[in-house]
Amino acid sequence: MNAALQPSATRTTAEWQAADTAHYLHPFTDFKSLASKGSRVITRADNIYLWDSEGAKILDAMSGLWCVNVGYGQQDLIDAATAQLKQLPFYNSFFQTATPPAIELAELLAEVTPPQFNHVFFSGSGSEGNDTVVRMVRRYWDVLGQPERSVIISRTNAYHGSTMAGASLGGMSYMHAQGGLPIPGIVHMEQPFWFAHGHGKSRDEFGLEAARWLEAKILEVGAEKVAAFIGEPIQGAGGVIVPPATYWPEIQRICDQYGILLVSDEVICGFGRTGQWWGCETMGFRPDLMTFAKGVTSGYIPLGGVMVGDRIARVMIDQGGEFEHGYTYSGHPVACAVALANIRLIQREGLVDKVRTDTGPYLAEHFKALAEHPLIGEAQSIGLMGALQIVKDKTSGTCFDGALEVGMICRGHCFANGLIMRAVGDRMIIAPPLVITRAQIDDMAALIRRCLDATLRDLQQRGLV
Ligand code: PXG
Repeated sequence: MNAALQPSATRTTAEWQAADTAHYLHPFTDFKSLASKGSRVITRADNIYLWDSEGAKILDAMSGLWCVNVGYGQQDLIDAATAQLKQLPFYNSFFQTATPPAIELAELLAEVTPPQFNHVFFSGSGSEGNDTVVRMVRRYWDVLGQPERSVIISRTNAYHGSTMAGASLGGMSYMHAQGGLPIPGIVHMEQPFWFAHGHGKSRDEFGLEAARWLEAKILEVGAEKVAAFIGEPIQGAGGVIVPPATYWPEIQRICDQYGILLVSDEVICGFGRTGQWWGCETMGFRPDLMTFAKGVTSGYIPLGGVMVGDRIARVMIDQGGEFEHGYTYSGHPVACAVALANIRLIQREGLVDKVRTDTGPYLAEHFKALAEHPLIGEAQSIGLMGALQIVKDKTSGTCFDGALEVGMICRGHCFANGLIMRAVGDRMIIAPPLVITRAQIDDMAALIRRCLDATLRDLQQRGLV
């Protein structure tokens, strides 16, 4: 073992937890509650597995946080980072300079994105990417002499990040409640969640209806004031909500009709997650801007950005003058070098095709079987992302009282059984690494079933079912 790692490796779990509690404020965490339990400390990883400080092996069905698409331990990415750290660990792109990895990555992104995308603006994260979107969309309409077009329409239960603009675009009311959000000029419409809102309607019928809420919102705000609509092709953090197939084409039609920019937040759906390179390709629409992060480096190092479609790029380049926006780490050479290695690996291994034609459909078969479980009211998957909706009564689709936190009970059983699944309310969600094999999908599905069974027994013992 590397000598520099020795002191850390010799700490016990209790020592780690004590130091963690004493100094580390975790994101989206009730600090006091975590202090009373102590963190689970993750110490290493390989392929689709993690190990904690107790030596327990865990199947990571969430790819870290929707990002480790190529799995852990890929030597190409490690080598790319090491080589770039030696060659040029940092230089900025502000003062008419650039670095080879950033230039090459811009070129490669233009190649793997839909044809309308030939330019990129780099950020350090998805949140910063979405802040860039807000500023660029507003600048675009300014340059065109329509500054009154500044309102951006988003959706309830969307997740677009945690910066002031990212959290404002997001539709999480509990986030808005802290910090005086949303910032002005961002409004929300209802999400296309058939299970919750589509009762009595076919999915396709509901999809059209939900898309037309956009038209209603545009008319309510005033069409001349609306700059853009933003959405995740498939909502991720909101609970893997797959919209009906009719939804996005109708959103596209409405944006076209009113001349409104269409923004696809591909932070989760991008880089093969849905079985195409981009979620917008799977869902059938043609955005003007795409936010990306996470999967661009498979999470090995932070990087994000915005793909800028020709419609906007031409205006910004030819008429925009200086765009007063940028981050120290825009185009960070080490991050870009890792992204290049990551994308080339995805290409070389044919991971996107594999998800579309092999592992995605295979996961869907397992989900079909899991849908029969007495606790599951809806099982949905697309590519390698999926959700299992826990219900109290399978026949009527009645949910448990939210206060019971049944999703968290299930998540506890997952933790205890060596499986990481996310609970969003009572929706259990997965997004495993794209390198997962059929045999590993079998193992994952067996673990999921075991955890659902344990949850059911637990609920029976508590007298809740
Ligand atoms: N857009 C989308 C669609 C995301 O999912 C962001 C933007 C923000 O990216 P950064 O890199 O700034 O975090 C995200 C991030 C969860 C969870 O609990 C999801 C995300 C982040 C943290 C937690 O599912 N997505």
